[in-house]
Amino acid sequence: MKIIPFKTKIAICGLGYVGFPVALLFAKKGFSVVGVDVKAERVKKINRGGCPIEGKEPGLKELMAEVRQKKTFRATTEPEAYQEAEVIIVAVETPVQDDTHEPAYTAMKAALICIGRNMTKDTLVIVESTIAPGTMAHLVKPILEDESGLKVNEEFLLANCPERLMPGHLLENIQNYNRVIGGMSKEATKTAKDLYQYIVKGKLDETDSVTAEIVKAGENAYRDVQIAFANEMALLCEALGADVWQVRTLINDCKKVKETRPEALRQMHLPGAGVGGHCIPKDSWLLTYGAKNLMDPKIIPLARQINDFMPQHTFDLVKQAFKEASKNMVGAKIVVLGFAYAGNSDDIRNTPAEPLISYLEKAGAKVVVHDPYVKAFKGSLAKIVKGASALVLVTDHDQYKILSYNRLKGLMKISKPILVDGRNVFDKAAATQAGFIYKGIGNI
Ligand code: SAJ
Repeated sequence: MKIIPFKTKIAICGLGYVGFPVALLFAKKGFSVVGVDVKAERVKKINRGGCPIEGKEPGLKELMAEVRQKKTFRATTEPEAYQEAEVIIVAVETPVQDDTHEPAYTAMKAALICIGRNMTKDTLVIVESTIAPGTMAHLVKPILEDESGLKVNEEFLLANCPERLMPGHLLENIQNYNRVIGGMSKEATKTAKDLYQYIVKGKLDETDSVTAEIVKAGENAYRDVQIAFANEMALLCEALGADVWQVRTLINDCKKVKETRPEALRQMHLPGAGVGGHCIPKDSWLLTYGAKNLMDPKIIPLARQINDFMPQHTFDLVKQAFKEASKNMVGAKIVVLGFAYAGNSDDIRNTPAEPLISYLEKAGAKVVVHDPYVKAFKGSLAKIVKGASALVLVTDHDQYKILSYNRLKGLMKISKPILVDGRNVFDKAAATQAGFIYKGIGNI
């Protein structure tokens, strides 16, 4: 198949934070793009010129206006739209279940059935969603072949080109990040590469579909393991009465001045109150699910366990501080600073603040949450801090980095105020000097 702008018709399955910007970028290049989504409200909003994505996305509004002018993009709920497409890109969510940590693939299966029933011969189907290794071969391919009656590699092409997107940077990521192009055949890889070179300036790394599945889940599992090492070092430093932040600085400085071998460098990550977000906590489970019953992973699940323990550990530091202050947590007002999963973000998916708050409430504390980015928790910090026995920082929003210890103490109006620092935002010596009982992750 030849990919030609103004000629090749593209369908995007799923108009969320992955599919919507991809649809616009191809439409901007002159491709005729139809977006298919099951949410009628979302389709209506898009066709009225609205944006289905929350939060600030630099350049998105302008791109929407430009594409609206060109009239090269429309949205629909009708799967018949796949019949006119020569390329179909699947960008639906692939969450893992809380209890089993296994992907349910509910949205993916439904999407593939619709696509299979409507796709035509010689279509190139691309999966951008993050999936467990083996999903292309054992789920995507069979559903598409069964529903369409077509044979992969002979009568249609299939590839896995995983997205590498972060909310807040979608257009920048799609256009500038490198991309793995994992075809189920060399022709699929080549054709998908021909397609993406119209919207991706980054490197297009050609490989097979299993490798692409492993790389995407693996690159985030790798980060999760790095963070878990930092968290375990924090626990070790607490036990030994050391400051993990000084240890980290010195470890990361261990490289020789003119070290040229990257593998000889150290880049110890940041210990913290926990690991949230829509991908890091999930992708490790997708990776190990793909190898289920084939091998017995140790480090990756253990890293998940360590990182998921950090909200509990933050709660333990609060308990320790109350004990030191000879105070009772029952009925005490505790302010949680930050609810978003990452600093200066409004994204709350899998936030470590959630388990921490439930531990505090179960212990009888009266918890008040503050977060300058999350609608439900905005408000005057000065008012919220009034009369609080403890402040517990979970998210390193910039606003918290400029707080004055004396002003906080004055507002809390309590003897031995407590400050628990989940992201090394505060200075232990200065906080102690101002009269706080300070407990920081890795520095108590
Ligand atoms: N975190 C730590 N210690 C660290 C780094 C992060 O505790 O050293 C915590 C954060 O507080 C947050 C969670 O981990 O709660 C995830 O943080 P993140 O910086 O990994 O942010 P994400 O979830 O947005 O990860 C994305 C990923 N990008 C894609 O999947 C395309 C990840 O691969 C990127 O490395 C990461 O952004 C990035 O570089 O910021």
